[in-house]
Amino acid sequence: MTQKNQTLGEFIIENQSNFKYSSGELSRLINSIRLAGKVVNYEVNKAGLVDIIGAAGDTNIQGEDQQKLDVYANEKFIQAMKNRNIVCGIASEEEDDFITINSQDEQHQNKYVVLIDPLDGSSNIDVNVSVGTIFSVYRRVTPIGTPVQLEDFLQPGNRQVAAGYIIYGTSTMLVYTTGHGVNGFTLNPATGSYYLSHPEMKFPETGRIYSVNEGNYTHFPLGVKKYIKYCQEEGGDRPYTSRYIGSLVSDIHRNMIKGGIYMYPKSSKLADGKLRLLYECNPMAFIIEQAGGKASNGFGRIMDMNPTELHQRVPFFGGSKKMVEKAEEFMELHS
Ligand code: AHM
Ligand code: MG
Repeated sequence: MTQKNQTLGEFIIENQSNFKYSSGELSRLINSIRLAGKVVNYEVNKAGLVDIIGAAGDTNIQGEDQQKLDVYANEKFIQAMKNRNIVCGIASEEEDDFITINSQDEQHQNKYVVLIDPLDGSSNIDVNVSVGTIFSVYRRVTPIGTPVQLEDFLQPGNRQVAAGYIIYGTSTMLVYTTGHGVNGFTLNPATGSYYLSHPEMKFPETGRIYSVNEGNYTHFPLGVKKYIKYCQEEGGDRPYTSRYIGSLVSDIHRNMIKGGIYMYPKSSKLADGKLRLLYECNPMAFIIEQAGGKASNGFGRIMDMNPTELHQRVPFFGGSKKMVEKAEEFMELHS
C-alpha cells in the first residue's frame, strides 16, 4: 500500500512483491543506491565551499588529491554495489568498459546488471545548479554462474526491471520505478531518511513548457526547427514557456510535475545528439512512460531501440504524451 510520508525503507519492504522477480535482491540493490546517494549528496552540498576546503585537483591536508565530484560519485556508487555483492556487473558513463563483479564464494550468482550515470550535468555544479544520478537495472541474459558479457548490458530499454534518478536540488529526491508507476521520495536531511513525498507521479497529458538548447537552433533538423517555431507561435495555449536548465534530470523532473517536453535532437554538429541511450535515455524513458508520458528518438520509441554499443548516443524527445506526439508529427512531416 502506498502511503504518503512512508520512508523509502518501509516502501521497499511493503512493495517487494511488486518486483518482477521477487527475491529481495532488487530491494537490496535499490537500498545500496539510496545509501550511496546520501554520501554523494553530502559532497555535492559542500561544492560551494571549494575555496575554503579545496577544489578538485587540489591536494588535501592528508596529502591526497581531491577528486572531481563526478569521479567521486562514480566510485561511491560502484563501491556500494560491489561491497554488498548484489549485482553481477556495472556499466558507468564514467568508465570505458563494463565492470564484472564476482566474489569468491558467490561464483557469479547475482542476477542483475546496473547501468549508471553517476553525476549527470556535473558542469552545473560550479554554479550551484541541480545535478542528478541516473540508474537503470536489467536482469542478465547470459547464464548465471558465468561472468557477465557485453550482451547483458546491450539490452533494449523495454527489458529494464527498474530505473530511477536522484536529483540533488533544493531538496534531494530519489524517484524510481520498477514498472508499477513512479514514486518520488524526498530526503529529510535532519533524519537522513527519504520520505514518500510524491506518490504515483504522473506527467500531465500535455503541458506548456518546452526544454531544448536553442543555441543549437541553426544546426537542428528542419522538423525540430518547425516544432520550436510551433511552440513559440500564438494559438490555443501557445506560445509555450521555454525552460532549459541543461541538467537532464532537473529538466525532466520539472516537466513531469508541470507538464512539458524535453528535447536533445541530433544536429549538424552532433549526428546522434548528445545523450547516451543506456545511461540517460532508457532509464528516463522508463520513468517517463511509467508516469504516463512518452519518450521517442523523434521517429519511434526509445525503449524499443536495440543498443549496439555501451556509450551509444541517440536523439531524445521525452515528456508529456501529446507534446512528444506533436514533435514526432513535425519530424515525420519534414524528414
Ligand atoms: P553529461 O553527461 O556530460 O553531464 O551531459 C549530459 C547533460 C544533460 O544533463 C543535459 O541535458 C545536457 O547534457 C545539456 O547539454 P548542452 O549543454 O549541450 O545543452
Ligand atoms: Mg550524463
